[in-house]
Amino acid sequence: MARAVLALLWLRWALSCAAPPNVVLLLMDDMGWGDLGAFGEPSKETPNLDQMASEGMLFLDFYTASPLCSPSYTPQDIVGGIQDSEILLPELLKKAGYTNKIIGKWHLGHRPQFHPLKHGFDEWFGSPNCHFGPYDNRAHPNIPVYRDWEMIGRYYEDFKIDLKTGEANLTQIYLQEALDFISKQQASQQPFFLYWAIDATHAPVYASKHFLGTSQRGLYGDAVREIDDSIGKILKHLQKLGISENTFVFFTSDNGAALISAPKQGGSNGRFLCGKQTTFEGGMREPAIAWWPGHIPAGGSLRAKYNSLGQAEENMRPKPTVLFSVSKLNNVLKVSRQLGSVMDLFTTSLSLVGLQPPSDRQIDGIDLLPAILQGKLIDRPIFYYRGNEMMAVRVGLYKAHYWTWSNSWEEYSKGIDFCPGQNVSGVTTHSQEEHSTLPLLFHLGRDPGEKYPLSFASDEYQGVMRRISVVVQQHKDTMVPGVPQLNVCDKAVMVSC
Ligand SMILES: [Ca+2]
Repeated sequence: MARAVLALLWLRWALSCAAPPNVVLLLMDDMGWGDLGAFGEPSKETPNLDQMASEGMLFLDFYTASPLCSPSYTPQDIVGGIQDSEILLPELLKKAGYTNKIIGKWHLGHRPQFHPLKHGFDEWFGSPNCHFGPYDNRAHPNIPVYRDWEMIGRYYEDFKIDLKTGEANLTQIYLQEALDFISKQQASQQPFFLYWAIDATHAPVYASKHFLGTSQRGLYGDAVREIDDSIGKILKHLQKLGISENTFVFFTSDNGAALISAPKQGGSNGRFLCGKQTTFEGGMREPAIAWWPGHIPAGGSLRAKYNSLGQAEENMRPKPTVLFSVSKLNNVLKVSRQLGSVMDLFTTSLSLVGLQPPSDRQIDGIDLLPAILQGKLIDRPIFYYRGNEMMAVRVGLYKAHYWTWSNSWEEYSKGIDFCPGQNVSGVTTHSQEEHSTLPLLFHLGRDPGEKYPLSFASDEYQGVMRRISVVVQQHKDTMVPGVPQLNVCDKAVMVSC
């Protein structure tokens, strides 16, 4: 007994002495749930991300915070941005001794007061906006590219993007920036936070010469292949430097694939309905992978048991048997059924470092570490917002739409369609339809494509909606609305990022 207590105390001491882990967030732009081989993409052109998934954990039910006017959405004409009163992850990590770098798109405001180095980052290489253009350099100058405080050039002029061939070297530049930063931090023994927010999969999509024409999927696929290759190099670099076991890496995307740009300039949302800009699954469910060698337990897929509300209640880890060698077990995809949100990455990163989230405000995200490290399931709903409106809610496997809207008749009549080839009568509506009194209810396990609403008269509908109504009421009662910064969003729908 005494030995066990001593062992526990030693373990606690060892953990408290261990260097805090580095955090790497890989945030894709408009990449869809169905774009990765590990998520079933048929051409299987993402070997490195699939390997990352086999060594880490795949989240199948991970969501972005918004499909349209995301907090990271700031076209050139919008003058709003991140407020000083908001506390960003790098600000908190900095106090804990981290060096923080953002590579790629910032998108939280382009005016000086919104600069990332004023909001906790120590280094920046990238741009405040999308790589739209080229512009005429009179009324609209090309979008600038920064190194830290200094503007070092502009897209199209100094950082070339050939819209005819799709050739641009930007992903290679962003990769080298990441490798150099990691090497520098490792050499100085400083913990780091790297936010790699690249944008090759956002239209106009691009790839470097070496990758052009190498995908079955055209230029979009070339962009994905280059990103996949780059992520493989980043992970191998961490391993080569011997810091992979002390670096938590999370991969996801900022919203669903932009089907208005597909198939040449947009990706795939797999079986899910519609795409970017909508609150159907295709707009908000994201590919997501957690990777932390030596910490995320190897050995078999996690399976969940579901209750009558479709809530996953426990994860079961199949026991290893003699039929499998250890190496084969390590290659079995570990899948979590935890409902996750990109907002959880704030709370989870703080938890990794041993910090508490700020207590003076409402925090929407939860700590995913119990789900990642112990295979636990935390009961929580997911809310789907478009602008200020709660459009839908997911509880367990059920999703109730309180509002439906794909895009306006006006846009649709001009050939703009957020749900090409996917009309579901009464669901993909071109006017904003309210269903608050009788929400449209789907079972996402049996019907991931949201094609078959449950009958209002069924016992299943009645029972599930009674439970969901309580969740929604509680959410509305406790909601603290933020101050909108980007409320010219509708005007800018077609130039959103
Ligand atoms: Ca995006």
